[in-house]
Order: sequence, then structure tokens, then C-alpha cells
Amino acid sequence: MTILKVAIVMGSSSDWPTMKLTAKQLDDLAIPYEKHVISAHRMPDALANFGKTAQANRISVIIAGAGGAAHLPGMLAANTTVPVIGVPVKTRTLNGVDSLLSIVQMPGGVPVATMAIGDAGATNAALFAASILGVSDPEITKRLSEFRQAQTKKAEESEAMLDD
Ligand code: RP5
Repeated sequence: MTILKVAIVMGSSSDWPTMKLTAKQLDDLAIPYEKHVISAHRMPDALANFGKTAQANRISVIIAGAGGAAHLPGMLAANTTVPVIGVPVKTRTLNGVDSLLSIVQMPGGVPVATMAIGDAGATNAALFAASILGVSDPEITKRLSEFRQAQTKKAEESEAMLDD
């Protein structure tokens, strides 16, 4: 049987307003997911355990959102071969550039697929997960194609809305 579960993991409940967009996009594509708060620096043992058991728990893609010194996605990736998609959460101090650089600059050997800062990244993480899962699930690819077609139609129709 194909394993298709996604895990959304965030470093703090304060990341949820951003990561909620990932959940919404997965809902829209009818992709099942679970969500967890696991802080890399406050819950290091739980983080390692989550990574080490991810495959056995039938998780196919991990989407990890964190802000500031955002080591969560990288440390999850260090503990599993399940693909990890990182979402840099916007911060008040450095606008999320800190989160972005912390996540994107993984040394060679342990990759994290890094999305854009904030809301766009959270939405794209779900869409990227759908692309990964679609490799083995044609139904997900079909729903993803429909999403793209609807998006194209909306963009085409937007021209008619322009003011004089
Ligand atoms: C990170 O620190 C979290 O991912 C969050 O973005 C940031 C702030 O966390 P809180 O202090 O709001 O819990 O670990």
C-alpha cells in the first residue's frame, strides 16, 4: 500500500498562523496530514525521536516551519531520509531573513527543500509536497493539475477587472 501521509511540524504554536496556510492547502487538495509543535531547542529529544520514527510512522513528507535560528527543518532532516520541506517563518526582528538563511544553508549531505519566507512559502510547501506525492499517486497529480488550471483561469480573467 502506498504511504501518503504528510506531517506539518512547527517550532512553536506562534508559527501556526503561517503554517495554517500549509494545512489549508493540503485540505484543499484532500491530502491527509498530522500537525505537531516540536521545538528543536526546547524539545531536542522529541525532535530526534520524531525524525527517527517518521518512516515507520508512514510519513512520506515532512513540512517543517520555524523562525529565527530555525534549526528544526535541518535537524529533522538529519534524523530521517524522509524528504523535509522547510518554511522560513517571518520574524519581527529580521523579517524572516534569519529563518531563511538558517534553513536554506544546509551543508552538503543533508538537504532541506527551502520555500519562500512566510505565507507564500507555507502555501508552496503544501503544493510541493503534492508534487512529491503525485509521483506515486495519480489522483493527487490530477487535483494538483486542476488547481493549476483554476489559477491560470483566474489570472487570465483578472485583466478584465483592471480600472480605466
Ligand atoms: C522558533 O522560535 C519557533 O519556530 C518560532 O518561530 C520562534 C519563536 O518561538 P516562541 O518564542 O514564539 O515560542 O523556535
